[in-house]
Amino acid sequence: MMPQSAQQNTRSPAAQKAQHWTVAAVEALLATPFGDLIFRAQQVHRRHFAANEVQLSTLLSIKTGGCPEDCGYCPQAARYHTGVENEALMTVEEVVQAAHAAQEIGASRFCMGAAWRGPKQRDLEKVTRMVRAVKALGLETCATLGMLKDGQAEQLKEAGLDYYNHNLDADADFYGEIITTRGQGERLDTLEKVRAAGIHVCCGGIVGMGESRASRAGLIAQLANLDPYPESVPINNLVQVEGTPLYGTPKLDLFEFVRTVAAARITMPKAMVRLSAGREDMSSELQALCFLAGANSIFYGDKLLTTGNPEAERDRELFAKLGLKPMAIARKQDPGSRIPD
Ligand code: SAM
Ligand code: DTB
Ligand code: SF4
Repeated sequence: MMPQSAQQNTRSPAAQKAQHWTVAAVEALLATPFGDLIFRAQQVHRRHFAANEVQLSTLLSIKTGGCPEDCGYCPQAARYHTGVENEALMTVEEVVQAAHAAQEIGASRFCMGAAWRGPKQRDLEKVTRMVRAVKALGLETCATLGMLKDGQAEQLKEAGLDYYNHNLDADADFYGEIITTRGQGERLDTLEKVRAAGIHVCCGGIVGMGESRASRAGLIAQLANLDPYPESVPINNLVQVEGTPLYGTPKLDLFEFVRTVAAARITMPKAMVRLSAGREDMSSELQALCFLAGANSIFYGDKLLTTGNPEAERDRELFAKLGLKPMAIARKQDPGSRIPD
């Protein structure tokens, strides 16, 4: 059965705008019989997107390692001994070269990630040069640089940044068990700055960190209740890296991962839902289930930031088997309203 808050309602558009996904309603979605859940996710997906198109984003770590934060999943936190070295910020030329290579293999968006708590002004200026140069190639641009101070989002926007990735990562109650050096409220502040500067928001989270189903429902509800909800929603399955506190966490049941993707699709109908970290360990069949559940974006190219991702060739073979096509540069996305569908 459809949860109460997700049922079609007959209220005025203004009242609909205020509609809210309760944690209980998302939990009810997650508990739906698998076939019914996939069917519903497909219905929502096909209403808003070409059913067989998948958007391809390539990641590049422009500043690797040495991060002062304590995110319990992250191989780039200086305090954990993971073997990731602290490297300097890349040059603009190196970044453009990598972006060009990503474009050549078919990516439409290029995402630059930095292992910072947040960018210093001098570094931000260099990143704006990277954004300008990548944009000039004709790619969509995305950056994930940590927390932003007043005025920094505007500088990125002015340089041509299309998306800023900043994840909630975990639901508000579980968050404190994973990260203590940055509150979730600080993340919400950065997201507001990004929105106010007119940059599209890419915001999602990680599952498989030992959270409960209620906690996964809480994360999805929190994302869906952002007003407007994010244009891009990365759903990461924890990549367990030796040396991080979360290494050795019992693995999430993979049907539960698919259910989480479906819940993101149903609660955020117009968002690009990205099947993100963790794909390297997923079978073709599992990924196909994620696409059926409404995922319509992936990270493409053999590396995420510091860990592996499937080879581009393997993804092309999977796309050929499933009849999927890479999405061209996305049409201008409406910011998502909170209307369930
Ligand atoms: N330092 C910036 C920040 O934290 O906002 C940007 C880079 S950070 C690596 C971006 C995101 O990558 C994190 O918010 C987290 O969701 C994801 N991530 C990092 N390590 C991961 C892992 N081991 N498994 C899954 N996702 C991970
Ligand atoms: C996101 O949600 N996932 C990406 C991207 N945004 C920046 C990062 C995944 C990182 C996985 C671990 C690593 O490769 O270091
Ligand atoms: Fe630093 Fe980002 Fe890793 Fe957290 S997720 S430790 S902020 S690089």
